[in-house]
Amino acid sequence: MSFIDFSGWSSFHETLKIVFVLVMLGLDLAGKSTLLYRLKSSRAMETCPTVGFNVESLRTPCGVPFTLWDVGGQSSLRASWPHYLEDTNILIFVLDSTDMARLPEALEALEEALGHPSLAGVPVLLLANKQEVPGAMAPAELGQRLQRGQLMGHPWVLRGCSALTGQGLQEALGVLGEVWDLQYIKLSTD
Ligand SMILES: Nc1nc2c(ncn2[C@@H]2O[C@H](COP(=O)(O)OP(=O)(O)OP(=O)(O)O)[C@@H](O)[C@H]2O)c(=O)[nH]1
Ligand SMILES: [Mg+2]
Repeated sequence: MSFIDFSGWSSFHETLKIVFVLVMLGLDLAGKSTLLYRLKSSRAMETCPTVGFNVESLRTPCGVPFTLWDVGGQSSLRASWPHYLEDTNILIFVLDSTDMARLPEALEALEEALGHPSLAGVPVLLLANKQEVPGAMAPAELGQRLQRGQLMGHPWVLRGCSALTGQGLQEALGVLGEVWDLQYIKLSTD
């Protein structure tokens, strides 16, 4: 996938009143809410486990508007994930790079979510969070452990980041440009 320059897209999206819908899933403690509020306020905020969801209106660095849904990831809440998936333009799945023990559970949850009909063909941004922690699994290592089953039917990218320090988040938003473009192509050819 080539990197796409989005500098001209802000007014384009404004004119067409397109606001992309991004849904962020992942196990509890993965760092989804920390990430949401880091993107919203540019600082690390204290969070508590999300029961239900949080939602914010955001813009990429070049001004493309999007709505980001952050859905609680505790096991008892995962049955509700499908309710949030309708009209999703891009799925963000957050992995805790320090939690090797629960990686199989996280990948299983990802597979299950991707099996939902609303997500057919939807681009996926996988975020390997908590990269600033010494000993955290590198994105390349996580990539090797991914089951490619359901991902096969999706354009996807994997990036490392730290919601705590902000490291890699701007780059991740840049990557959104790539998956965005694919989604636009999908929308425009429907
Ligand atoms: N070291 C480190 N800790 C992080 C990072 N991101 C989040 N955390 C911590 O991980 C814990 C859980 O973060 P949350 O953002 O609440 O996790 P969540 O994915 O929203 O969890 P649920 O709402 O239960 O689904 C908190 O103690 C955060 O401070 C990170 O990048 N690095
Ligand atoms: Mg949360």
